[in-house]
Amino acid sequence: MSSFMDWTHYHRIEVIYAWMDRLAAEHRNIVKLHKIGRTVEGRDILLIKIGVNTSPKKPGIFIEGGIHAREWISPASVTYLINELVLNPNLRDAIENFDFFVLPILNPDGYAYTHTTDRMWRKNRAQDSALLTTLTNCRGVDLNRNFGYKWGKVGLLENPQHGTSLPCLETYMGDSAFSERETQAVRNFILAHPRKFIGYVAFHSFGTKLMYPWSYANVKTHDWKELHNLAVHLAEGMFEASRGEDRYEVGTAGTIQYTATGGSDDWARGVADIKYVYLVELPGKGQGFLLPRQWIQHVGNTNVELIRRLSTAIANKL
Ligand code: 0X9
Ligand code: ZN
Repeated sequence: MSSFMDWTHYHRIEVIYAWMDRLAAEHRNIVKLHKIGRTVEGRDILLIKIGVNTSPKKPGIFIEGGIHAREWISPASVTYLINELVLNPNLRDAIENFDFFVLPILNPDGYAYTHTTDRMWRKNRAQDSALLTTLTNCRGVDLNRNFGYKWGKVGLLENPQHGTSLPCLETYMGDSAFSERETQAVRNFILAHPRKFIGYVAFHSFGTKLMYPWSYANVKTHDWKELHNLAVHLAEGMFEASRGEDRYEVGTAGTIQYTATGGSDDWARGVADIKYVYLVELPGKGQGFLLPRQWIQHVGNTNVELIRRLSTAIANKL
């Protein structure tokens, strides 16, 4: 780890936040930071807005990284994307047409914990007051099971990956929908900007997959063909940007992965009514969550191509 920001190392949250501060200070005309919440352990939940001539009417694209603590390539490649959005002239059209709201580390406490204590931690670090949590002494809620759309619709015999009310498991959904500060922060920020957002992209690892709603069950949206065709086009771009390395599989969670409730993607579509919602499982290259740091720029470039194509495609439809 290095104490200065670059994309050849994975960084601690302090390094990433200090870099975001500097970037905002150096590009005041197009960048603005928003502290959208604070975690149980007192860390800011820090979002960066990037856009040229922003106005309330200008459409927005929300980008989420780091909801799962151990998926380090997500914050690493999402900060790469932030840097490119600010500095790369090839993305000028994108920031002229859209305001980007990028949250590189949705789960700051969990992320910090993977640096200090347990590299494979997934959830946040909250200990809620529910009886079972107190009794078991297990910590952390899976923030991607805590959003309030079809939350907690889990059958008794369901695979726990779907979401669970057992606090010791990795996919613990929390005591109630939006019980967690991190999910509340995202919800409150998005709902404070009604009709602003046209796109939402969540970056996870691993699996080299590109998914669109729904995830809560094996069902599709009415416009799924449009979402699917666009996903195919995005995946082609990522394939090219990866120089033929990364072949993204495209579909709904139910068809290409597993169903799960309380995901931010389902909430973004189902409640916030954002039309173009995608979830990316970045590549693991055979090493899963421990993707070597030598891959950060490679993955960063595929993210850039994904977002560039998405922006162009949506702009052409608007
Ligand atoms: O289980 C998840 O939340 C995601 N996979 S991961 O290995 N990164 O944890 C998949 C999410 C697919 N979308 C939803 N289930 N909402
Ligand atoms: Zn994940």
